[in-house]
Amino acid sequence: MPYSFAPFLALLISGVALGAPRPTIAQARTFLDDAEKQLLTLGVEAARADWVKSTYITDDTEILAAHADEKAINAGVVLAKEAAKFDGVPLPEDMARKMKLLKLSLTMATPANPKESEELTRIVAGMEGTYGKGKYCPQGQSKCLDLEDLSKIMANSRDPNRLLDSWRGWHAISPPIRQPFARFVELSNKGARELGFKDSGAMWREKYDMPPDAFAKEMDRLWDQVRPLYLALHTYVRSRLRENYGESVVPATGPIPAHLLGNMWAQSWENIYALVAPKETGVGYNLTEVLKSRQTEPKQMVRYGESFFTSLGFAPLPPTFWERSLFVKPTDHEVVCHASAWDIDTLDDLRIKMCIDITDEDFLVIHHELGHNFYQRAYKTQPLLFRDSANDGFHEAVGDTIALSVTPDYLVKIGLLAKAPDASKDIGLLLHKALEKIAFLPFGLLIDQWRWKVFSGEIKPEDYNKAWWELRLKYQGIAPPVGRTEADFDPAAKYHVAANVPYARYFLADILQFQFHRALAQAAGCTEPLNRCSIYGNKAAGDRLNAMLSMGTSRPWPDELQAIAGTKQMDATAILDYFAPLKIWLDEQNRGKTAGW
Ligand code: X8Z
Ligand code: ZN
Repeated sequence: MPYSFAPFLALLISGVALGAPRPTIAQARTFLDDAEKQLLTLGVEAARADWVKSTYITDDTEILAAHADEKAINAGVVLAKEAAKFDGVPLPEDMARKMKLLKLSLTMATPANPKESEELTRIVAGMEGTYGKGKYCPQGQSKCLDLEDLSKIMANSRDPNRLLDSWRGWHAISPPIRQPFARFVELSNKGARELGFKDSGAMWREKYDMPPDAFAKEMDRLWDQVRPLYLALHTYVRSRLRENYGESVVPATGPIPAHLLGNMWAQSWENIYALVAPKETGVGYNLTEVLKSRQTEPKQMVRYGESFFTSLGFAPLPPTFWERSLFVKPTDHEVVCHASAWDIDTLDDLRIKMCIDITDEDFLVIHHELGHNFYQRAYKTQPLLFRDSANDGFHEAVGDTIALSVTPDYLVKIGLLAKAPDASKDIGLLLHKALEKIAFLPFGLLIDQWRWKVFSGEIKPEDYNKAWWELRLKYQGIAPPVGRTEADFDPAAKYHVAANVPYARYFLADILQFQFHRALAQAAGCTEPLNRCSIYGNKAAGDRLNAMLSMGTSRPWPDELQAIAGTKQMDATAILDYFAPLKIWLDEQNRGKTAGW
């Protein structure tokens, strides 16, 4: 590293050193140019090491990646501290924004003590590795089950005992992460405090162009807007599950047991659609069956996604994307299967890493991942510090916005369906979407409610699991299917906790994608109900989207939201509009039933 932490820096951190001349704008420019060069070099090196580690988990790749990450993060920390010496210098707007981003760009701050910074990066690489290698080996069976196997059981089995067994099996991988996680909290808080933040959670909440407390309130406000719809969905699903599994398994008024919702974390429920589909209209069409019956290959699934983006006017993905991405789970070595999109050189070396399964769920996840890649490419001409999304919710929302345009009419257009179901099937389609998007909202909210409190010390290590289930109950109205104790560590059975990826972004994305979809549908001239609008092939919508994407993070997010949606406010009216007909239907179905838990 070309810069080593010097004692005199402490004097500079609080502003300008006594008696020292105020730095000039020219010095600030040189500092930012150098910072961008340094961060680019170290960032690319770290990205390559992380790619190899994630696609080939061994003790060695884990250590190499941890080293590269440590170098890059340490440099980021030093630069963030140095940036403070330009506080009070009247900088042009773009330079002032870069200084601010430099101070806020880290997800994790390493402490200045080299031993501690090494320990911290090793712990985080190790936790992700433990998660990635996690397996359940049922007694008396020769084959162990990984998360992909177990997720298939959660999605398809209707035998509560088998579901419970899989749920328990997966949740047994995370207790070994408890001790390292508690140490990680200590060390990453130490790093955040050295940068002047209260703790790591406060550092995360600072990133949203508004005071951190105002951001937490903003999340609550959005949740209050959508909560009645979630409650209606919860009440309806609980009663249908009760019809199916009986009263000994599903209570009439209490929380829903977490193993019955078609997903390991009960975070989205579309896999149980057939169990809860409207009795009068049936299930409509089944994209999984269509894709399977045509023997669609993983690569072809990705091609479908790419061709949506090119229909909007985006250039096709580069050949290296197809050569370097990981689409299929290897059989001879361990990988982190959790889907992700990569931008190795922040220019053209785009990739996805995903263990693709031929299902409707993965069809949509592919659009999600490609949304990241097309965003990355759209902002690549920005200076390095602006090569990011308006806020992290925007990054998560882009691909999902496109996926909202995967309507039956669209599937007919691309030849995957022979005929679109008529309007009588709309309630079924909306219910399917709600199981995906509305069920997700409280989950998207609670993960960081838990983590923020863990970082602040309000939740202590001895209460980690208890506090987790209190939040799951409070927001989602779900309960663990078997007794839990502090010998368990259920939060780390979720990827983003084990891998230290912030989660509020997905809650924001869930709201934002409907705002984007409504605005783009309007730009495309769609006058139908929002669930029937698809922007496929519409260049006007593509241009509107690209105008926002290509800004990167050069402007505060409210300005960028204005550019695409004509408003500076995140707002749940779009998601509520989209599901309005379903809400009426759910309220009818729920008449006479008690809502809540
Ligand atoms: O992690 C993801 C993406 C990668 S950014 C696959 N998602 C969250 C999750 O799986 O928990 C997308 C939706 C929420
Ligand atoms: Zn994502």
